Amino acid sequence: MNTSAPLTPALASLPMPAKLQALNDASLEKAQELLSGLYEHSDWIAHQALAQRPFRSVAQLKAAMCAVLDGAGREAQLALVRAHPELAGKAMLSQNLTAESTNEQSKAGLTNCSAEEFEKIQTLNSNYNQKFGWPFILAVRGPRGVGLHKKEIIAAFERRLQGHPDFELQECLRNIHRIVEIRLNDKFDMEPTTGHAVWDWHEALAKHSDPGFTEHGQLTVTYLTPAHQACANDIGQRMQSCGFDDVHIDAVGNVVGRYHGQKPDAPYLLTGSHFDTVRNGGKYDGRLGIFVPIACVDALHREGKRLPFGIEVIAFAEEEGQRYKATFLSAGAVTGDFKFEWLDQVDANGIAMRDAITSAGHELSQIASLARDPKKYLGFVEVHIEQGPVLNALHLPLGVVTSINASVRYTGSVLGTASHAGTTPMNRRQDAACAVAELALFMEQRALRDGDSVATIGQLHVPSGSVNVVPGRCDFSLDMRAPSDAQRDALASDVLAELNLICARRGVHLRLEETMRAAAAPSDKAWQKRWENAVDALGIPVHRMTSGAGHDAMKMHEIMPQAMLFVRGENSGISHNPLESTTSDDMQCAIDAFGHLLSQLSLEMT
Ligand code: HGY
Ligand code: MN
Ligand code: MN
Repeated sequence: MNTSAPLTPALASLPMPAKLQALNDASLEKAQELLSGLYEHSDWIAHQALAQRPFRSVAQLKAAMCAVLDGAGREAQLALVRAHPELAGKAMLSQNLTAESTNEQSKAGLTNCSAEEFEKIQTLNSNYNQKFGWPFILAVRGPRGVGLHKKEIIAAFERRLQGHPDFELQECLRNIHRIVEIRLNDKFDMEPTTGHAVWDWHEALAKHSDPGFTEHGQLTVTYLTPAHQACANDIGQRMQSCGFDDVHIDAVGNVVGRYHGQKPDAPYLLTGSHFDTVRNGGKYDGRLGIFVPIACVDALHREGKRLPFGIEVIAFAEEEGQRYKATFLSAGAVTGDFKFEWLDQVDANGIAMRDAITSAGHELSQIASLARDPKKYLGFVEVHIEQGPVLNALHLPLGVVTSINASVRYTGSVLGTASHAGTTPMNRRQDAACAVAELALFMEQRALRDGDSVATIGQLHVPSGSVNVVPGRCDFSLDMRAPSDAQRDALASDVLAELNLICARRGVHLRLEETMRAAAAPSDKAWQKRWENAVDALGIPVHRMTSGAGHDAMKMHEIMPQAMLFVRGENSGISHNPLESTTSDDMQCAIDAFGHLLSQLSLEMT
């Protein structure tokens, strides 16, 4: 990443791009001309959006065009999709692509496919067309705008060929809007420069991954492994290079960067998120909430600016609860709620947490001193990918979190009797796996009944199982969540009661341990409002939403006011999955929103 290139001054009140001003001022005819070629052979969309002039931002123009298409109905949407050329298709071969499509398909290398690649894409085109009746649409310039690799394009093609027609039509439209976004950047000479830089920071950090995963190109960074420590060092160096005054790694492995305020006794804004990942996870979960504030501090530092408050960014070392059962352990250390019995927990290789911490060079005796004094802080804000489909479906880059759902987790084992699969009659078994399977189906129905509860058995394992042995033991996990503590508790109570009934009926025994319980964390109203003001200032419709995922913010909620900003994910916002993806344009929106929040806070304090 070119750290010499100045990042977009995140604190300046967002400048009106000259070409957007020109669009606002132009005659209707001239304005229509300025927006021609955005939607393939379908200028009517941009033209109808012009009724919303004057636009406060390009984001507002994009939202207006999305709204026009959303309101145009299925036939018009289908016509738009069908106005697009196939990838590496006939129009490319006969050189009948529009200039924009030529640019896009050549940037993605589609104009020079190998015979095998070309053959593969033709087959996919034909199968896709046959199944859906329209061409496959993919924004081949990709989430960073520089072009996807052909193997990524073919993988996306194969994956989406399996989709449902209704979903796939919407996915084509979302890709068209992404194509238009990039074309608009080109037209308006706009580059999400800081967004690009932050996107690249994620790529650089993702090169560190735990053994057993990195060999397969998978991203897994669990607590205090060598990859985890390499990430911590990289984040620390990033903070150093972005002008933080004080950077250190604390006794539980958090990377802490402080950028001082104008006065030595200035209070601090606390922010950040986690950098550990789930197994075979995505690149942006947690990490975006570390890099966005770092980018804003970099902008302040480059401009030599100090605010009436300091900024403390914490890259939390452990949030996912993968290596050890304890979750939010590093935010717990910061809130003064580190449970020292966690130190005796052992990982899958029998390594105790205390040994992992000391062999990483940290002092156990320092952990207690990590607790922050809330009086020294204004509050906690966290930027995070949504990890869900809402913003993606609404064509919105940002959303404001109103509350984080309550959650509770268990790990357990059902103990039955291992016996011969061939000779044990079905009515004389104590099958541990069937007991857990029965619970899973009950849990699914029970959570569905609430409508907004979720219940998951993420781990289900027959240790030393054999194909011809009735499972004598089945280890499993439970993860249950709901918008309120009461609803969570009612769900958990019903599930555990059913589990006991199943075990009694099947004559098997149960071992169960609660491993995490987090209360619902409603956003602080004042901080939520600051996020709403920031999103609105960008010209983006303000969408309020709850968080189904847990975050460090719900731990910080225990000692200080907090609120979160969500960033849209591509691929329906999928997360905890290598398909997790966010565009550099959306990262730019988050950076600009964070900068606006800092400006609001500065104004309030002067
Ligand atoms: O599980 C969660 O909600 C978070 O990703 N740890
Ligand atoms: Mn996660
Ligand atoms: Mn997360």
